[in-house]
Amino acid sequence: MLQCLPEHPLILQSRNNFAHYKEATILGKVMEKTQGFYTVLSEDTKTQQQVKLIGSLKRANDRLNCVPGDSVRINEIEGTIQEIFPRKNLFLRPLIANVDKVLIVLSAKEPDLALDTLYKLLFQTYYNSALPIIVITKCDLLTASERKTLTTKVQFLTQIEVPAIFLHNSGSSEELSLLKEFISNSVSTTAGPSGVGKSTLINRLQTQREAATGVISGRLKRGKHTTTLSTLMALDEKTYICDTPGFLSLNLPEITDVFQLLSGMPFLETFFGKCKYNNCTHTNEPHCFFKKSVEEHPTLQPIYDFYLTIYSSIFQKRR
Ligand SMILES: Nc1nc2c(ncn2[C@@H]2O[C@H](COP(=O)(O)OP(=O)(O)O)[C@@H](O)[C@H]2O)c(=O)[nH]1
Ligand SMILES: [Mg+2]
Ligand SMILES: [Zn+2]
Repeated sequence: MLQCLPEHPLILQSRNNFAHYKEATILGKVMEKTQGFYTVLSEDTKTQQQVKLIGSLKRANDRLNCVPGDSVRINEIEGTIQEIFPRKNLFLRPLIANVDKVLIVLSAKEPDLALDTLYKLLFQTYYNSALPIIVITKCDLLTASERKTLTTKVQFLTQIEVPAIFLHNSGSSEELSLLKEFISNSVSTTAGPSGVGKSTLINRLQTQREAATGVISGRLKRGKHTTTLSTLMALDEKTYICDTPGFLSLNLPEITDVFQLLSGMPFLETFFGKCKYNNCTHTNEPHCFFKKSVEEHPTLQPIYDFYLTIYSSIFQKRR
């Protein structure tokens, strides 16, 4: 068959081209998107370059088709993104894909720690298959008695095995190195209300780049584009973090049945499936194993409150 080959120069030609094409492409991570250009960090050389999507990947008005955190294949010569790899998850606020860990940042004071916000952020983190760590800032502002109240308030975190770290004066070097250990070798994002100290924290965690630190304002002044703007920063070669402007509303995902709730509250698994009715919503039903457990063990009350908060945020509003 060999002698046939010269008769098909086109096939040979295109095969050669393909090999060349493969060599010219590299894998990278999208760090930032600005006006149609994507800043991609090469996995190999750790250099950044500005590239565009190839035509076939462009979709009109679709801000979700390629976002920070995406793993992509780029053609360095053409300056294009050729392929976007499937995502592990996608967070909408901030807009970022493939998040491993979420730093849920809340301040002990100014503004006061809101449990509702904590519940919702925890739920969203688990629901998106990421791992949470609670970062409580501004502990230096607490009096001794306020400190006690706060400790009781967040005691339930130990029961659901969520790590929590308390920061004083934007974080001592010991506090920061504990945090660094937790986020090392992963992609993390901060999440939490405005003014709690997210940017300050990231500034302290990184050395090379500055996240914009703002002054706490009575009313949040946010332009439409700033709410979705997200930039991934490299803390070291394998550790990335995203700073995010504060948000006011937390949109919980579309959930249609109570079983789906479980994926956002894996620590409730032991209470589910043991009630009289197998479609028990654990709200008003008799012979509910979850409610009975809470009656017997009052320390479970905050976890039940957590459940009820999420349950009513998702189901009650549709009635
Ligand atoms: N006292 C105290 N102030 C802090 C701490 N962390 C941040 N701040 C201050 O809180 C304000 C808001 O911080 P910023 O990082 O902009 O909050 P962000 O909106 O969550 O990014 C700034 O004035 C910071 O200096 C802390 O641990 N203790
Ligand atoms: Mg900020
Ligand atoms: Zn039940």
